[in-house]
Amino acid sequence: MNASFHVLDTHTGGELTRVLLAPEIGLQPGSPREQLDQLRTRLDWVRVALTSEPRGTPFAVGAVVTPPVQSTETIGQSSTADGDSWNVIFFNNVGYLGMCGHGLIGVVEALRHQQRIDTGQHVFQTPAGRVTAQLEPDGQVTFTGVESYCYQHDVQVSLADGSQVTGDIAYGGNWFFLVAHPDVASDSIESLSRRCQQIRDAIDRDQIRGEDGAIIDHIELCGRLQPGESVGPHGQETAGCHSFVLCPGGHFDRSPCGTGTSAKLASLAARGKLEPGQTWIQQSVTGNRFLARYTPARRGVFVTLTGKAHVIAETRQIMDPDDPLRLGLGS
Ligand code: PYC
Repeated sequence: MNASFHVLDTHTGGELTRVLLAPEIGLQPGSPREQLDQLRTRLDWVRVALTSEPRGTPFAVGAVVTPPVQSTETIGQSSTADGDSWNVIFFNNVGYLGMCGHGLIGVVEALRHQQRIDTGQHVFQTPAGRVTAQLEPDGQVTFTGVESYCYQHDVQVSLADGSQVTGDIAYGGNWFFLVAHPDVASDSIESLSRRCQQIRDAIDRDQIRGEDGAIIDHIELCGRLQPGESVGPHGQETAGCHSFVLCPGGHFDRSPCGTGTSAKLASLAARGKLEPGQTWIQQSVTGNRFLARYTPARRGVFVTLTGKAHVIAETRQIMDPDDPLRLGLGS
């Protein structure tokens, strides 16, 4: 176990991303899937320590980043070749994520802050696939994620209180159950969280799954934008929704959730409710917005999404061998 390693914290619309470099924790180079395997089997203590008390928080998403093989120097204007790509593995308080949109924006901002990348395009490999990100001079990040698709429409679920909900099962880098909920903007966080938890319990009870038996670990409620909120970046009337996403570990995403936005656009596209290239506003309960659009793909869509992260802390995490709680309470 490394005695100490460096962590850079960012937030995207209030959602935390803790960014660390693979070599500092002894993660060997490899494909994202090989590295995911190493993290699960040999280095899971890093995830546990950074997402539990006293050093961490269950609200954090972590990102373990491996620099491109060619160079660890600043990558300039246009590093679009896959040889220059960064590997990123995302984790949370209960496990590992295929992709994470707010986290990817946080990683780009962290690498910019450390002067490891410059403005321009950069390529990231994640366990879910290849993602390209464009860093603008004002810090805005626009990325195109993995292919997103709607797997099943109008799936009926009976909740424990006897009520019924109908939702779409869609993939956006993670698996989502998407339910219309007109009052997202006015309901309390407690009530939205309870609703999502009831849906998740019912899905688990009925073993409703994504493709190939994939667990649907994110629940997304989508409601109406409020008057005045549907004004797009150029002052034009723009389609969109207020969304609330319950994450696998039980906390809600403070950001509009990048993979959740991608799943939403896949669902809208499959229903013919949004045109390719049309701008979509996805707004979280913190008021933070992602602007998204899609291009059609073989099976579903490629979603391109813009957001911004900020660096909030830089720490050296110390693993004192004499500290019985160095790996977190309960470990
Ligand atoms: O932004 O994709 C996302 C995400 C997933 C879980 C938390 N945020």
